[in-house]
This record gives sequence, C-alpha cells and structure tokens, in this order.
Amino acid sequence: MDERKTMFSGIQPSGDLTLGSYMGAIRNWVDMIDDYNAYYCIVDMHAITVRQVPADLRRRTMEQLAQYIACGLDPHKVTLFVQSHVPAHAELGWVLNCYTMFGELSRMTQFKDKSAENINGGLFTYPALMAADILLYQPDYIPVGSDQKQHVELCRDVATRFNNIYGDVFTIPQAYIPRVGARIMSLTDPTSKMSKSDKDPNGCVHLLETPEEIMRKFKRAVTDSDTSENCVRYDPAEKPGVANLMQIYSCATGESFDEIEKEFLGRGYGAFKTAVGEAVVEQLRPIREETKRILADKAYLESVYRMGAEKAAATANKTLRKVYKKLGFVAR
Ligand code: ATP
Ligand code: LTN
Repeated sequence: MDERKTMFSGIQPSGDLTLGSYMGAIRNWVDMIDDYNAYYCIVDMHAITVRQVPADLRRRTMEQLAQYIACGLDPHKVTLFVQSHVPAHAELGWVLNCYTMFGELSRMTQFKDKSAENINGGLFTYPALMAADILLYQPDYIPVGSDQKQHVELCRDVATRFNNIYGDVFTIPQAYIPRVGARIMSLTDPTSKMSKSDKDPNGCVHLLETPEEIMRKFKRAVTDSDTSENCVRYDPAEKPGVANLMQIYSCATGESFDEIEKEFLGRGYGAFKTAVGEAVVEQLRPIREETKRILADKAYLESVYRMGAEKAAATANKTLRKVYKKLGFVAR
C-alpha cells in the first residue's frame, strides 16, 4: 500500500510553457517526485475555453508532454496524462457544475481577466471542471503558482459542500504555493504576471527559447524607474523589476536574497541582468535539449500518455462511481 500523500496539478496547452509556469509550478513537481504519489495533467479541455487552432493545440499538447518529461518528471514515477483521454473529468465536471454557485463563479478574477471577448459558458464554469480534475484523484496538495489560489479555494468550498450533503466523498485539498517564484512578473512590465498569452513577447521567457533570445530579453528587462540608484536590493514595493529578477535568480541558483545583495554589491544592474540571464540559460539548456530529443520519438510519447491515461482513469473512475452512487444514479 502506498503511504505517500497525493499531488495533482495541471497546465493548459494554450501556449508555449513559460519560465513563470516552471518556477511557480513544475519546479516543485520535480523536487517532490519521490515523496508523493503524483498526477500531472495537460488540461486540453480547459484550453478550448479560449479559441484554439486545432493543429497548434495538438502540437503543443505533445510538446508540453515532452517538456514535462524533460524537466525531470519520470513517467514511471508520476502519472502524466492528457485530460481529454480520461472522460471522468468531463463527467464529474458536469456534476460539480450543479454544486457550484453562480455568485462564486462570478467572483473568479481569472474569468474577469479573460472575458474581454468570446465570453462562453465554458470560460465561466471553468473552475467547476478544475475542481473535478482535482477531486477525482483525492489529492492532499495542489502545487500551483499564486494566481491559482482562488480556484483551489473554490474547489475546497465545493468539495466541502458536497461532503456536507453526502458524507465523506472527497479529500479536501490544499494549494501548495512556493515561497519564492509563486508569481514571476513580466520582464517588461513588473506589475503584470509573466504569462504565455502576454501580447509583448519581450516580457515572457519560454522554456524552449534559444540562449541568445533569453539573454536579449534579460538584458533589456525593466529594473527600476530610478536607475540612478543602480543597486541590487530586495524592495518589491519600490523596485518591483529588481525584486522580480531577484526572485528569478534565487529560483535558478538557490541563493537567498541576502546572498544575492552581497554578490552584486557595487556591481550595478547591467552585471546583475547578465548574471540572471546566464543562470536561466543554464537552467533551461538541458530542458530544451532533452525536449528536442524526446519530441523526435513520437511512439515513446504515445506510450507515455497511454500508460498515464490508464493509470489516471483507474483512480478517477473509482471516485466517479462513488459520486454517482451517492447522487442516486442507477448503476449501469
Ligand atoms: P495563460 O496566459 O494561458 O493564462 P499562464 O501563462 O498564466 O497561461 P498557466 O498555464 O495558466 O500559465 O499556468 C500553469 C501553472 O503555472 C499554474 O500553476 C500557474 O499558477 C503557474 N504560473 C503561471 N504563470 C506563472 C507566473 N508568472 N509565476 C508563477 N507561476 C505561474
Ligand atoms: N486553472 C489552471 C489550470 C488547471 C489546473 C487544474 C491547475 C486546470 N485544472 C487542476 C491545478 C489543478 C490554470 O489556468 N493555470
């Protein structure tokens, strides 16, 4: 019997993976690989809440799987799978829609941010599907960046509501948010989150970018409006750009903010930005090279997602059967 606690998380294949997703989420998934029974999903059904080009969605799903593995997620240690391959997600998603309140969904900031155009029902009810993703696996922790905290809180509320009516059906999960790197900001606008759908390509670093591109972006990263000080010091309120670069450097090297301040004492922003760029290049280099190698072997990737879907479905179907029984659905 596996005594380890369970983890679940997912990322949408809605764009190329970014340094933000790596530092806020994937890095933790990898660090905890031996200590938890973990499920990591590519949530393609969530991605279609925003219009996608089918060929791009297919390509990015495969690339994302290759990147998961290249980052260090050994498919024999954790379950890697594609959401649409496990129908229980859609099935429990519907059920939980009926236990999630209109008012709760209206308060979700991600919905408000993304609802400028194409405000479809899926975009609105997305957190109910996310709750289903999570609750199917009865996980203890959900390792995500801080932007997902609100969705995990809603998942906890829905699970508690369901348990209060039907008894102990769901484990109540907790968000697992890193101390450093929980919210990496755009390199060109340190007041907004680094995101794969950012319109400014210079604000965002992708895991598969070349060293030259990465260095160029870090060299032109915004530091602080008062460049006369030119001093590397952690002050998120006054110097958000510098604080963001310090977060990134700390994630890449393991150094504390104190150590970083000492290392760059009297050396100015130019030297610091170059050092951050170089540290990120070195962190991403093996991931990029390994991704390329894995992507060339389509049969291997197919075997990984098939094995993952089978393992995930075994757990998910058990929870779904329990839920259907509690609801009063007649067994098939
Ligand atoms: P989109 O632009 O499509 O909303 P995104 O770039 O914000 O996407 P997601 O796919 O939504 O990224 O996020 C994947 C995971 O990475 C989530 O756990 C999320 O919290 C985390 N994450 C995303 N961006 C960042 C960031 N800038 N800093 C830290 N964590 C992040
Ligand atoms: N909402 C998340 C993606 C996501 C997710 C999940 C994360 C969908 N289902 C389950 C953790 C657990 C996002 O937009 N990043």
